Amino acid sequence: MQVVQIDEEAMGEEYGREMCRSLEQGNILVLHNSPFAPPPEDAELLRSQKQSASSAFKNIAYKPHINKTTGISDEKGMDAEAVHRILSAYSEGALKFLEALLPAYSTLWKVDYATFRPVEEQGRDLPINRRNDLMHVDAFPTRPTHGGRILRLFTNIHPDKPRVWVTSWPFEELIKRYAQDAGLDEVLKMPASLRRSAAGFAHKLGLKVPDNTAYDDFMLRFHQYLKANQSFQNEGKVDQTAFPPNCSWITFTDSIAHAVCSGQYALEQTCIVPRRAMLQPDMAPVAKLEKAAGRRLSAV
Ligand SMILES: O=C(O)CCC(=O)C(=O)O
Ligand SMILES: [Fe+2]
Repeated sequence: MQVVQIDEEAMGEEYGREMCRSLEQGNILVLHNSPFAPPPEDAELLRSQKQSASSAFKNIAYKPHINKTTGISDEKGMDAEAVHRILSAYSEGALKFLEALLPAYSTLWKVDYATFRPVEEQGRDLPINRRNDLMHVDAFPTRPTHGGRILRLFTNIHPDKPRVWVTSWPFEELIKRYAQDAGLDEVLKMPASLRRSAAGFAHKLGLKVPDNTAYDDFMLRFHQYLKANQSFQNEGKVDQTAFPPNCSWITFTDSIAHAVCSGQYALEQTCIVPRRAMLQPDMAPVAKLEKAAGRRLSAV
């Protein structure tokens, strides 16, 4: 994994393709003095919101498609309107920047949530599969990607503390070491017809069950498996990167195993980039898993 500085002066079609390739190779793109970070008074206002560490919500999420913000605790001390306004402005600015930086993706991606992360991550008390301080690859239980990539742009809005990440080996190495143990064969044995009929049945009953592909099933398992694997957590740390205040960073969090070990107050925007938008499709986790499995894991 390399940390690559974004050169704003160079932005354009060709530079955009270079940045896409770098992301697909598993690097983190970094931008100091983020141009779309909230103005100081808004950042201060966000930081003054009181979200208890034990809140049922892990983050506060802005959902652009319905223009709603969820996860604001009922406890007093939150200005829901202000949080919504600042998060939606961040989402708009972040997406504009991503569109200008990565035009090859922007016509095809699906805009996902933007989040605010108000709680100190160090020593945060959460169940294992919700912890962010254990290295993992991202997979969303309620939003399968069907082989699409999870592109995330983070911004540290702490006034003086960095947000510190640790990252691990390349995805290929993770597969080699752990995919079988994590249950790749079991997922492959599960007939697609069973998965589809279960989803169809639940749909008839009015239940909202996501339409997972074998890829989504495996990635969810892998997420949990890696978090629970103590020897991976102990031995798999390869790099540590500190992102200073007002810094933004972009990466595909479905292929880089990552954890945040300390830091408080970050904003984040997610986009799901479909498989067909990849410049180097063979480098995508779905392609690497298909190679290991010897068959397709997603029809898209
Ligand atoms: O908040 C961060 O810095 C990263 C957290 C994370 O890994 C996640 O939300 O999946
Ligand atoms: Fe993550």
